[in-house]
Amino acid sequence: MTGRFITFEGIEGCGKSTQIGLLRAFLEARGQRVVVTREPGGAPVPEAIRAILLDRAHADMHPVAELLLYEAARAQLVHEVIRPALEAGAVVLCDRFADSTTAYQGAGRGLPRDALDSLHRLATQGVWPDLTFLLDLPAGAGLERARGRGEADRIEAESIAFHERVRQGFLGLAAGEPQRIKIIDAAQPVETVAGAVCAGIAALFGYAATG
Ligand code: T5A
Repeated sequence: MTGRFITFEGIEGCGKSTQIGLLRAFLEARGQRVVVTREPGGAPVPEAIRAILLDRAHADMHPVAELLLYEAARAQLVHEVIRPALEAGAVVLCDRFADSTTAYQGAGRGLPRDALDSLHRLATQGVWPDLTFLLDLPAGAGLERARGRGEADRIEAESIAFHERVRQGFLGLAAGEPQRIKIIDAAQPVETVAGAVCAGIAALFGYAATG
């Protein structure tokens, strides 16, 4: 595959969507074809699964059912959007990917890592990020930002302790894969975070980070 696959990860409200919009403009200004997508979602079947996952009416969803729905959405998104875009040479910017499952359903819900890794292999079909930005923020600060937008969805409505476990899960993943996963302090102003993102991809694309 000739394209590049870049993912953004972190707890709720850490600023992924904001930074993806800025990075898209940065890359397009340099002549890159960019495809932006998100998880769960990004195509009709994954968007339908997203609605089920985030609906607060489904408060009693079993953690294994939740896990399988996230992986089902991922399998379809990889098949329908991510792999074709990468094969066509595009830069794919994805708001969350398999690391979110390891953090939320693994560290957050307590599901076993070996099961998660097997399902990731099945769902991702060999597609894996070249580079991942982990926008790190204390759980309370992220939830405050996210909840500023209105009523919390099913996952946002989980306890601070759950979201702090998720944060620690992400940090543990980054510690184990420092080459792929770059940690950025997301409590900094938007422009400072964007500067760190651009610096992070400069090496990958071989051009200056400013602009
Ligand atoms: N999930 C997902 C799982 O449990 N397992 C999985 O496998 C996957 C893939 C998805 C939910 O599903 C869970 C995780 C999630 O709970 P979602 O609606 O996509 O749901 O939720 P998020 O991905 O968390 O998206 P958010 O929109 O909540 O957060 P973002 O995109 O990180 O944040 P953003 O950019 O929208 O910013 C939030 C607010 O903060 C401000 C913005 O202006 C905005 O108001 N902001 C800043 N403020 C101050 N300083 C900065 N640096 C700021 N950056 C942004």
